[in-house]
Amino acid sequence: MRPNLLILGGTTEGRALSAALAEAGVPGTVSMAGRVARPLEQNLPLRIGGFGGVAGLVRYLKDHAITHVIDATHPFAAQMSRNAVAACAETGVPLLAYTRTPWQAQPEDDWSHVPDLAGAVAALDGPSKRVFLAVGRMHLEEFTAQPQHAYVLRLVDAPRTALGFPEATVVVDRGPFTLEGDRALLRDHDIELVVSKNAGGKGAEAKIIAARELGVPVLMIDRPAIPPRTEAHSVDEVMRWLAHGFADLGV
Ligand code: 3Y8
Ligand code: NAP
Repeated sequence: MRPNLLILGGTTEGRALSAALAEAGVPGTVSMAGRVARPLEQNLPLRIGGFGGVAGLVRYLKDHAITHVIDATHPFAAQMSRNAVAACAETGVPLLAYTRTPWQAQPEDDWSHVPDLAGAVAALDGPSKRVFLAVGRMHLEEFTAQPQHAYVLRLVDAPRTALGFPEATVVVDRGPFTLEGDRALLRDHDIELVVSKNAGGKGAEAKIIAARELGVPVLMIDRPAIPPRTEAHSVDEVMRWLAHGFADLGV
């Protein structure tokens, strides 16, 4: 049976993996949800849009004779990851998650942890501060419950509607971000608190390192729970897993 991969992408890791697979001549497709206006080109064919829940993903795996699924989605894309676990269990298609370990606080960090986005909103109770809200667009509205702060918001696309914050500066930019850029952002906006998801990896880490250097506290949102699955943390690990899988296919 000819290998045919489905990579659930949308991350730095997903793009790096698709480059390695293209280089190795391994057939595959990268899938994205279609969250942003102009997703980066990947080195493999790209499909955009939801599958239609677990049933839709099962149908996609069967219709496209997918032999392996690599879940390289972001640690906060928990619903996609849950669906991948369920669909691969139902179809028997081998699943590997290519993910990154959470950031760990260093001695000089000033982090406070909250379990989820709602916890981050609640933790913003209190007097007005200059807050860098680096959580993207999809959950911004929840933070309008704390209108007293002066927010700096970083978004991939310019907002199409009013955001509902009395005082907010929008920075339209997509990562991976640089330490110089994020150090300047924290300084230029005189940021007193950074709100961040514990994304892990390098693409979003600059703001965490800049906060450490400048002594700015971080409100760190811990990751959502994802069902157990086999995990890899490097392209090499993924390629070794695939080599075993292809041997099982007799290729
Ligand atoms: C559409 C695909 C690559 C991938 C780059 C990574 C790194 C840069 C840092 C900050 C934090 C945030 C956000 C972020 C980063 C990488 C990676 C990552 C965080 C693109 C992309 C898609 C998305 C979706 C987008 C979300 C948003 C989250 C912005 C492509 C650029 C905040 C996550 O406007 C929206 O609807 C944005 C939605 C999901 C979270 C949210 O809740 O708003 N990512 N980001 C994917 C799809 O359609 O399936 O355009 O290329 C990818 C990347 N964004 O190729 O190097 O790997 O994490 N993405 C977070 O970490 O908190 C920004 O500003 O400091
Ligand atoms: P999510 O909440 O886990 O998923 C919600 C639904 O979106 C899924 O059930 C699925 O719809 C669809 N979906 C999600 N990822 C998809 C993909 N790669 N391909 C096809 N459909 C997908 O996902 P999310 O947090 O919105 O993340 C969406 C995308 O942005 C993912 O590619 C993720 O890697 C990327 N991203 C997210 C974050 C973040 O902070 N959440 C950060 C960086 C990148 P159906 O049920 O219809 O199949």
